[in-house]
Amino acid sequence: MNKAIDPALMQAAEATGSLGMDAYWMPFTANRAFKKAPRLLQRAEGMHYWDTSGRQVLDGVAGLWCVNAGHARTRITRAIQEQAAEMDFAPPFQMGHPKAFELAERVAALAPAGMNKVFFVNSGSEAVETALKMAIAYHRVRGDASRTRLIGRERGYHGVNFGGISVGGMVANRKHFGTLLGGVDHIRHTHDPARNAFSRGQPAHGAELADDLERLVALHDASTIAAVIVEPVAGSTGVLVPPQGYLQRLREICDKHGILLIFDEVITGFGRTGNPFGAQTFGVTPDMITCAKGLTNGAVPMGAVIARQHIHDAFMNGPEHLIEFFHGYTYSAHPLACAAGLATLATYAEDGLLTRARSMEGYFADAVHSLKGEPNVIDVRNFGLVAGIELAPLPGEPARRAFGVFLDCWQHGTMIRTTGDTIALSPPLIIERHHVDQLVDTVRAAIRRAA
Ligand code: PXG
Ligand code: PLP
Repeated sequence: MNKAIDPALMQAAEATGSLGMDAYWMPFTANRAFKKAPRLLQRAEGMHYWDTSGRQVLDGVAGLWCVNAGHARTRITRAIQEQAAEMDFAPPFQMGHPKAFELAERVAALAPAGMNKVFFVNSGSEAVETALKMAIAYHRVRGDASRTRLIGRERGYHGVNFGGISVGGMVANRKHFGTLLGGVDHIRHTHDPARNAFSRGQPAHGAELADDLERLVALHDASTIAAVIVEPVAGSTGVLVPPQGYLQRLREICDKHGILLIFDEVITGFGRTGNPFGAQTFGVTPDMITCAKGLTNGAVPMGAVIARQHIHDAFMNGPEHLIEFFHGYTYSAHPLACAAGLATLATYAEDGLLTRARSMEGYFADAVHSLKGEPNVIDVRNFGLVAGIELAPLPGEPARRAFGVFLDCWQHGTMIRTTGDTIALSPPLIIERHHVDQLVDTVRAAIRRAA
């Protein structure tokens, strides 16, 4: 391999066996720019990736918010290998396999008390679709069939399928795709830099924004509303931490009106906030949790909906030989995913990773908040082991400055993520202090060069 001279393109040619990068239409990627200057990963272990030229890169985002135990954990790798050899696939409809039941028990044991029914899917997007359908069907099987309306939140991200983009609140993810689902509305987002910029942890102001749900109840009437879905901490839209008291208030309003509350914990699940789920960190129990990513440490695609007992039980009526919930995926509870999930949860338990964010949070917060005062840094937000650093956009060119920082960090051996003009950091939960230093120092230098 030619390591010295030739940059990205030559490496890509070697890595892909030719210059052929045409066929792959890449997701959520600037395809043309990427193919002119590819960034190709080849290997991963612990806190690091190595690219196709053998260069080591610090992983500042746990892959894509999912590799919470760090890369290439032997126990997980071995479990997947052994499962593939023993049984590759088992149909999930009218059939089962032991690991699916075991994993469901273990996930339920981690969830808030009373949330003990687990429905497996293959991604966060599928978890969201499943939860939304479950919510509407739940009301119907209870004889409350007028409750069909779904409420999301501005700036929410709930994956990319039609239900998820309909309740979601990211304009770019919605505007190209027609009329979306009907009967959807949105409450206001909680981002309020005028009052809350540079908050450490939960911002002080904005609990009253939950009252926006009362506005929608007044408009549509509670009898038409099935569920509200929010991320406890919004990730993809730039790390928006809920104001103190906000989630409690949302829970109270949902209870008052018989509306189901769904927490989308695809990012906040599995230790990101210092507990297995954000629900526990914030002390608010929803009716359903959607999760994915960290469930299998990113090693095999898998997601899940965790529901309260009474939601499940509402379906368990009618003749016992009939299917109760007409929903499921070919790859629900796939044996490789279940094996990966079991090994992942065992790894989290063994290494204390689901609470490790608590002990690292202070150091991490100090480090990211030290970026205050750097050029164009207009806000720093943090919670658990996730942080958002917001930059002032280049005039007339939103997202460009942050993307420049992303490229600069990559060139300097660190992988971060940007959304709009916000840099998002969400490292593997195994991160040590010297990694935090390296991560934040690299970001700082890149921000200075971008000034
Ligand atoms: N809900 C939430 C809250 C998410 O963060 C999904 C649903 C969808 O999960 P899948 O597995 O279908 O991708 C997510 C995923 C980003 C970024 O901008 C974040 C996600 C996905 C892609 C990019 O950092 N989160
Ligand atoms: N499309 C067709 C034609 C199918 O037969 C199926 C599943 O049987 C699907 C889509 C759904 O695929 P999945 O169950 O993997 O989501």
